[in-house]
Amino acid sequence: MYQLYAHPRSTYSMRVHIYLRYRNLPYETITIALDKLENRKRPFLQINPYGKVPVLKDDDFLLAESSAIIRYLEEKHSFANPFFSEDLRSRALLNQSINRCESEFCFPGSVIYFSKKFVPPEKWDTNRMKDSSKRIGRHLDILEGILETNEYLHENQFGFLEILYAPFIKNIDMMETKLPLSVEIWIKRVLANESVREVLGNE
Ligand SMILES: N[C@@H](CCC(=O)N[C@@H](CS)C(=O)NCC(=O)O)C(=O)O
Repeated sequence: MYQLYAHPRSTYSMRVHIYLRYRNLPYETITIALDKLENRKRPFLQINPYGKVPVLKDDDFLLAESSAIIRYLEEKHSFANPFFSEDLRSRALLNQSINRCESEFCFPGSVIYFSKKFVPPEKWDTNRMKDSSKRIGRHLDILEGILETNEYLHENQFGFLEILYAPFIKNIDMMETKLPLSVEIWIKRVLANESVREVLGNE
């Protein structure tokens, strides 16, 4: 059975929980106490030298990075509705969107999220936070262009991208950015997905 090193409040871990449930893959969770800095000590540093969760354990194989974990499982199992199509260009476009999700949305989103959740307001780097909000706004406008005519981001089906975005769009109000209408509707649609609700529902 797969084992997932994770933390209940870790947005990146939530992605993998959502995926494993969506694909009905049995697994057990091993909680790493980030609040007690268990991730910065051995033995966890031998599991991931960067000291971050999630990490997947598949027998003797260890894999970190949420997006790489989901991709590995997706390629390992043959699902009837695979996220990666046979078509080279379709796969390339999905990879492009995955990279943009990470760099243009989740990274600036994390700057704001972690400041607001864990740093006292008097210590906020407000310029950096404002710049992050702007970047997120630009990204959402670009997503709006897709979502005006599609229910989902890639090939109009719930998939890899929705799973990557889900834990982050749950906190979209924190980003202090204008929400384009179709993006707002898409967020509600994604958060209503059964596997997403199972994982994020009580957050
Ligand atoms: N790019 C990584 C990011 C993982 C990440 O930043 N995890 C956070 C929790 S959400 C973490 O473990 N932080 C602990 C630390 O940096 O000390 C992924 O996609 O898995």
